[in-house]
Amino acid sequence: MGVVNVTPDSFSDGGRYYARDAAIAHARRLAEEGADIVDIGGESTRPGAAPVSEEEELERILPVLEALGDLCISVDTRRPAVMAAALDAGASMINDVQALQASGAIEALRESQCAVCLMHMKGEPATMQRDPHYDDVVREVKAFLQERVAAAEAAGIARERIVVDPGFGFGKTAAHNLTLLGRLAELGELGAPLLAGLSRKSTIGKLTGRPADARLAGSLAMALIAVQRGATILRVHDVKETRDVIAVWEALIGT
Ligand code: 7PJ
Repeated sequence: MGVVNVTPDSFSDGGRYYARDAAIAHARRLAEEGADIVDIGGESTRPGAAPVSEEEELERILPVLEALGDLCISVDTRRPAVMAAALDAGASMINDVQALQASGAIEALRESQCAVCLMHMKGEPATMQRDPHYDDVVREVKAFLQERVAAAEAAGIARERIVVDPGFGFGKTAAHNLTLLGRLAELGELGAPLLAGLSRKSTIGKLTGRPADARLAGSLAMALIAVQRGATILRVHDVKETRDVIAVWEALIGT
């Protein structure tokens, strides 16, 4: 899964059109590099990010989605109205960092055949990195995901449509993220495909001392470890390089 952020620096029309065209071109490039899914997001959920209105989020993602009808697109959103509009515009997957907890979210997906990623987050993006605490991070994340899978299934979303994700960095310290990565196989017991998003995240910065634009090697190491521990979907910025790492790993499976 390749990541495309549609987040214009400027709110002038110039900035918006530039961001739109750049996002479309970037999505195409990631698909050519081997992304099976392109994840488009119009709202930053990074720690401390400023909120975006629903109208603005729709204006950012819909034109991009409409230009990419031939690709398998996932839409990263927490808003039921954005989910519904994205599915109408041809999205194949909804990636919800709130695991369909918003009122109306399950209903927005139920009638479609889209896939959905249920992710764990502790707290809210604005404050989630302020001293998060767990007694056992793996057990708690697993119990949460199990409950969300059950809720989605009970509401009529077939199990085959559901992917789960521990939500690296979402209300977690570097130590929590490393524990989750080390024990990722335990989440495989949930019986749903596992998605891991570690690309360029601050835990890599903490381990390597590198800024976000110099975390490729660290990201590739994280991706390989995640795959070895059962992840089947990797949410990454660097598709070509991650594909190469996976090609090497796959050549060794069964040898
Ligand atoms: C994730 C995400 C992730 C899923 C972001 C960033 C922060 N969606 N959206 N999993 N991370 N499912 O890319 O640094 O880990 S935004």
